Amino acid sequence: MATLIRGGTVVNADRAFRADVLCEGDKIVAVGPSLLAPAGAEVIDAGGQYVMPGGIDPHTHMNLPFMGTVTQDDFFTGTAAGLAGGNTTIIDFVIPNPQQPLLEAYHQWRGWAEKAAGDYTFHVAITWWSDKVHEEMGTLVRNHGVNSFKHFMAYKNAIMADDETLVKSFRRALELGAIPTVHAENGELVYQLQQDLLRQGITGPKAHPLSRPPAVEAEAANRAIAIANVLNTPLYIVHVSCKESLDAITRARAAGQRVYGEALAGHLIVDDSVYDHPDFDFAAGHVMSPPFRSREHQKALWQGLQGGNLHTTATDHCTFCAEQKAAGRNDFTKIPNGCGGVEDRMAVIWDEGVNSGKLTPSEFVRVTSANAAQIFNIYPRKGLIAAGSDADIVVWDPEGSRTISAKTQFAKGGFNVFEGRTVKGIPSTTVAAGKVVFHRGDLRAVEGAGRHVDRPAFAPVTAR
Ligand code: URQ
Ligand code: ZN
Ligand code: ZN
Repeated sequence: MATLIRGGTVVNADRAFRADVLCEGDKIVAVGPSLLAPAGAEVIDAGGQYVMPGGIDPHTHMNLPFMGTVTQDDFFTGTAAGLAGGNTTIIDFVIPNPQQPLLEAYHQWRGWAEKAAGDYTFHVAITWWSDKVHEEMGTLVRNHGVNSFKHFMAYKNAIMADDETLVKSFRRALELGAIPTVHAENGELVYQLQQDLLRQGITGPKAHPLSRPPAVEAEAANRAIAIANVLNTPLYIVHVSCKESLDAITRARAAGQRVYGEALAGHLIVDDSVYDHPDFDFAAGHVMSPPFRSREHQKALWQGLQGGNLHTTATDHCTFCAEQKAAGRNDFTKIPNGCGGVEDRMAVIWDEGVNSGKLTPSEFVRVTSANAAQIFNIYPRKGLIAAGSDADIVVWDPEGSRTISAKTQFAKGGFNVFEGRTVKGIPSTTVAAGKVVFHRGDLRAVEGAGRHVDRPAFAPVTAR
């Protein structure tokens, strides 16, 4: 089965150039001018369009059991929605319950992911510590293609990692050639601020951002950076939402420390005025952590992407419907935290980033695909249009437009933080593993067609 993408401008992280792209099976086999279509090949006309590496969303939660419920999108609907938005790979999370063996949780998530329509791979969260956790981290790296371990510094009395766990796990990751990642919010401060607000009778969604101000995030970001510095480990901070955390990353990088930052499409576009909305469903629909911030933080995050102190964009796709969010109608701390975005990330980043001149098309590829592939060690298999790379490709129509709405999205949950936004620049065709899986609104996702992607360890280094 061959697919020829003809007449487009190929855009990689390093350059843009006119070329055709020929795919055979699940690989790109040729990139160059005037390629001939083999007999029976599917030919895609990419005239006037960009041909870019399929998006890699390094932060999703499909089928996540969380806060007493389970997300609306499973691995089929979530990855299928991503394909409709030009996203061809997700990096999701195995999140063991405290005391649950890591390998037991890992196999549980692998089972859930078998229905995926697009490729997937997993960060594994370290939510507790023991000699067995230490041992199983090694098994996961050596035998299961895991090269990143997540630490939630928030969510006290649930999955929060204390400093002992952070230090022991970061040290173990270094031994194994894996990268530690963190959700950086001080879980103790969040908990105490939540109790203060409830005691004052402030129970609505408006209390959510009040319990997690930027300083609460920045404390944890600085602490994780300090721990990584002392232990000489790299560090990846997920969903950097505020200027203060970005400044901590910028300082560390200026001092030569290997720290990477991730920005969510939501945090780049949406501000905290959403929590003032009188409608509970609207405000609760925006409850995620860290919360949406005031406008000066969006400006800082875009500068972070432009200046190379933020490296990837993600979504933290974690969808709950109105009925699930209503669990917190009388107590904001019970509103399941999470919003969607896997279907819209690339279009909103293009619309806000490229159309405004903040990002070039190549920088767009860098922050939506190539950097994630390089940081998590699946480049150039992913994140590049070149012979030998996976045939994961998005044909991007810079003149196309659509209005984002929960009413027309493929993702589940019935809510969209980008509701009503008309974007210019959209995927016209998505090719995944060499097959056309989306074309001009026609989603042809196939349950189970997605594959698990092993991510090799980095060369282990000795701790200083
Ligand atoms: O914290 C996360 O990343 C998960 C639990 C999704 N929810 C959220 O509010 N970000
Ligand atoms: Zn998080
Ligand atoms: Zn998350």
